[in-house]
Amino acid sequence: MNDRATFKKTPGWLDWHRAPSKPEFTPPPGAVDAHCHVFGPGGEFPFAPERKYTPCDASAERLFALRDQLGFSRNVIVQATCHGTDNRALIDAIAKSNARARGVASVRPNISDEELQALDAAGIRGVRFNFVKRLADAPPRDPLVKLANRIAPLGWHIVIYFEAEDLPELYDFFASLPTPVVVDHMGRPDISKPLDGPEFELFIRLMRENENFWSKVTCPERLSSQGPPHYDDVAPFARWVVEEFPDRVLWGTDWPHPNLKSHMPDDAWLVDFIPKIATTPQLQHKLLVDNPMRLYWPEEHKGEAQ
Ligand code: 0GY
Repeated sequence: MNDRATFKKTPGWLDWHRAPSKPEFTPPPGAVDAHCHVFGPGGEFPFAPERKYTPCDASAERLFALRDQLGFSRNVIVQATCHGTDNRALIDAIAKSNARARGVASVRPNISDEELQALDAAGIRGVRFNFVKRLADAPPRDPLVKLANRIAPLGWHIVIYFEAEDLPELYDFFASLPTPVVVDHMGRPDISKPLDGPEFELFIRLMRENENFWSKVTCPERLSSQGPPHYDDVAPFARWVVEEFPDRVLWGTDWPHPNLKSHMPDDAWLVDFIPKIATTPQLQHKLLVDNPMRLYWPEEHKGEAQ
């Protein structure tokens, strides 16, 4: 049974903000929200049986309304674990976007070449490997390496999600991946630890030693101890990454903010965080326009405008 009543959201889960305000910061024309999700609606696109949480519905229409409200032009929609490897909700959202969205899918390692080509035609440009233990069972690595070698000729990249404490064990595997690799949320640093301590230094080393690595400077609302609305304690971590790797950073809202239980941000607060971490118009343009266009719409990318 996959009727709507089957899906009761996980207790404690907060719904996305119903009336986000207008940010004070105006993104440059053509800005891309490069990390966001769609969930369901469950009655139409059922959640995966193996999921670790059940979200509230979060439709493509609401995502595109938020894009316009925040002053953005495009979205990169990332498959979340609650939909497993069933990418139908994601593909449907891209199809409704009027060519203003592209996606990152989750796929079975034994997916056929024909299926990969169909995903490419539908606007998928990468696959996501999830190593966050509360979200997914640890994926076996050999099949992931084989899959990575199969997607490389498509010009796709890999998005990885993990927590900082697991990086020492995952480091060599990640460094062996053959495609561009995008790290979600700066590898989820524990920001109560020092900025220049060994944990964040290891993430910086990963970025320094592997020029195919990119980072999303996202999710202050998840990482902050200080909390909303300013998330100032996260800013030095993200600013370091933006300033040292200006051509390999992406930004996104993470709407509809899965698994947040303490507070739900007004998405405008997240946009107003951008000038704290990308402190010049040049850095902002790279973060919000040039970099995501190079990765997701390379056929339209005209080179650096600044
Ligand atoms: C995120 C964060 C989370 C969830 C997922 O795929 C997912 O389920 O990514 C999280 O709970 O930290 O990137 O949106």
